[in-house]
Amino acid sequence: MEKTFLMVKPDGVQRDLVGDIVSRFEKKGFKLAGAKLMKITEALAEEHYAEHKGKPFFQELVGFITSGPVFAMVWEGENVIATARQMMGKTNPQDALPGTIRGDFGLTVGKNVIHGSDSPESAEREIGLFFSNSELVEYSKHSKQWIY
Ligand code: DAT
Ligand code: MG
Repeated sequence: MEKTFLMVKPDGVQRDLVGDIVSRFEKKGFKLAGAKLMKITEALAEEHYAEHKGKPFFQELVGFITSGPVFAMVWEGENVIATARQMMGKTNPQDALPGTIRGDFGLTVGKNVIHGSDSPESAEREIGLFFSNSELVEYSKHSKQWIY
């Protein structure tokens, strides 16, 4: 089954949005495969956001993501990478539709509450950056037969 990496950013943790955000993915039918509250080091931030190195907002981005704890998660399910991106909404919360996480909770692109992998390649890379194999849990859920 497909897996993706999602992360409540420091603004979402400080604003007590972790529970609501976890709940949305649970209710949708996805399965939690791993989760942890952590502080990101500058080195990990720079590697995670390597594709944005050189862009004008890179330093601000690294500063923000290392400014407080994040809630890192791996979620599993059919088409979870693309579906989670839809549930997050557009990068700039002012363009994100109501009903999406960024549309409901954000106002500025610099503090847009959540990160999510944007492709199978980035999902694999980001899961590997943030989680060891032993931190990912394999189990079956009794509700599976009511979702698939
Ligand atoms: P996304 O997080 O939707 O995948 P992205 O990968 O293009 O978006 O950018 C990563 C993060 O960088 C994004 O969540 C917020 C920040 N960011 C993107 N564009 C920005 C900009 N023009 N000004 C400030 N921050 C920006
Ligand atoms: Mg991105």
